[in-house]
Order: sequence, then C-alpha cells, then structure tokens
Amino acid sequence: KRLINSKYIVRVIECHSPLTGIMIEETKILKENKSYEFDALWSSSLTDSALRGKPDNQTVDYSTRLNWISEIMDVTNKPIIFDGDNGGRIEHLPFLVKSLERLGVSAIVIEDKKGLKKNSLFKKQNINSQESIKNFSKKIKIVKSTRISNNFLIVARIESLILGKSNTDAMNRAKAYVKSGADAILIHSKENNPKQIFKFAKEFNKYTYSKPLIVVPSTYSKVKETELKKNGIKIVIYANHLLRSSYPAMQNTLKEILHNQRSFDSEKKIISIKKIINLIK
Ligand code: SPV
Ligand code: MG
Repeated sequence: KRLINSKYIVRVIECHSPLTGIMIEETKILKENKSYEFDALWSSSLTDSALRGKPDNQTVDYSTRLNWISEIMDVTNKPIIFDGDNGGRIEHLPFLVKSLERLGVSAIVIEDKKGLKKNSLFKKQNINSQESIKNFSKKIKIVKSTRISNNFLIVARIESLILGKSNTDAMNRAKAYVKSGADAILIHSKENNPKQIFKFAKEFNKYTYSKPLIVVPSTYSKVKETELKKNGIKIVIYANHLLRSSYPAMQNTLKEILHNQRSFDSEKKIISIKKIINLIK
C-alpha cells in the first residue's frame, strides 16, 4: 500500500524460493545515476507448481505454498503479493486470508474463474469458466470482512480479455468488484501487444471510483515500464521470469557434463563454490 502511494510504478518479480528472494533483494543496478531494484515479490501459482513438477491447476495446495512463503519471509523483507488463483471454495477462503495476513503477506490476488483451474496463458480457454459477477463479488466481500487490517490488500483479477470477452464485460466487472471492496484490479491479457490493456486502463481510470491497475506483461513483454505508467498502470508483475531463466542455465550444465564427461568446462559459467557457501550469512 505504501509503495502504491509513493512509487512512480511498482515493480514486482516472481519469487519461487528463499534463495530467489535473497537474489531479488541483493540485486540493484545503477543506470544514469539512478538506482533500480524490484519493489515486491510475486508468489506465482505457475512457478510454485512448476518447481514441484506439477501442473498449474491447484494440485499444489495452499498449505504447501504458505509454508514456502514462510521460508521466503525468513530471509527477505520486501512485500509479497500472493497469487490465490480463484480463492478456492468460498467456505475455505476466510482461513486462507487469515493465514496470509498472519504471515505478513501484503496482498492476495483472486481471479474470476471457476471450475478446474487452467493457466491463463494456455491458448484454449473455456469461455464458460468465468465466475458470475454476483458469485465473485461474494468472494471479495468475504476477504474484506475477514481481514483484520486494511493494509492487507484485496486484488480482483479479471479474466474477461483472456477468455475473448469484450472490454465492456471487463469494465462492468471492474466496477462491480470495486463496489464489493477490491483495493486494486489486475487486468490480464495474452495478446502480443498491450493495446487491449491500454484501452481498458483508459476507460477504467476515468471511472470515479477507479483503483490502482496491475498488469502481467508475459506475452506483450516488449512494453516498457514508462509506457505502462503513461497509460495509467500502477503495478507491473514479471510473473515467471526467474524460474524460466534458471531452466536453460541448468539444462546447459546438464548437457555440458554429459558431453565433456567432467564438470571442469562448466565451472566458469556457474557460481563458484566459494561464493555459494559464503552467500548465506
Ligand atoms: C502466475 O504467475 O501463476 C499467474 C500469471 O497467475 S499467469 O501465469 O499469466 O496466469
Ligand atoms: Mg497463477
């Protein structure tokens, strides 16, 4: 909440392990005399699942993910945004909210999908899998009435554009979700450019009761932060980039050792033993 009020744009990156958390916190760059770093961590259902070799369909349960967040928090200080998928069963939602708030998580994102969860970036989506405005609003209200502090933010994630529905559908939902108590709106898209997101943002920001907008530019990754800001976006989430960057690096080492029948040739490309043992203070 403090970052939303104080930053030009809030920059969030996926964190799938305590070690990743340490790396995020320790990475800062200087560019043209300005310092840049990530402001917050994204606890992604996709990367939490992939890390365990499971599909992103809630096979990995909330308890497992919460334990992991607790371990991340042991070694980090930045705020965490929790990807709560669709929040699960409405009867169970209050307990999830209590656990997250007690852990010190800063926000929960819940998406307006129903049924078996399927990752939003899959090409084929079932248009009937979106929750009704009425039912999803109930979930938002439950989160709102359960939380103890209004510093714990409720983010409503709209899947209309992912499902091929109109901007009007997304707008109607945004207004209803704000009315029900959402503190921010995550508008998702899987287009390869940000046009539909910018169209939505332009209209939503004119709305009297508009709230900060969050985007996840995984498929339209050419867009720069300055352009997002200019178009009325407040928070950008790089949702899966650390897990994705580790995969080819590890695959390369695997192949090199097989190829060379020794590890010497890979040494220069990987972190030294000295560094890794001294990393954890
Ligand atoms: C995630 O990172 O798990 C997300 C974003 O929910 S997406 O994969 O685009 O659905
Ligand atoms: Mg997810």
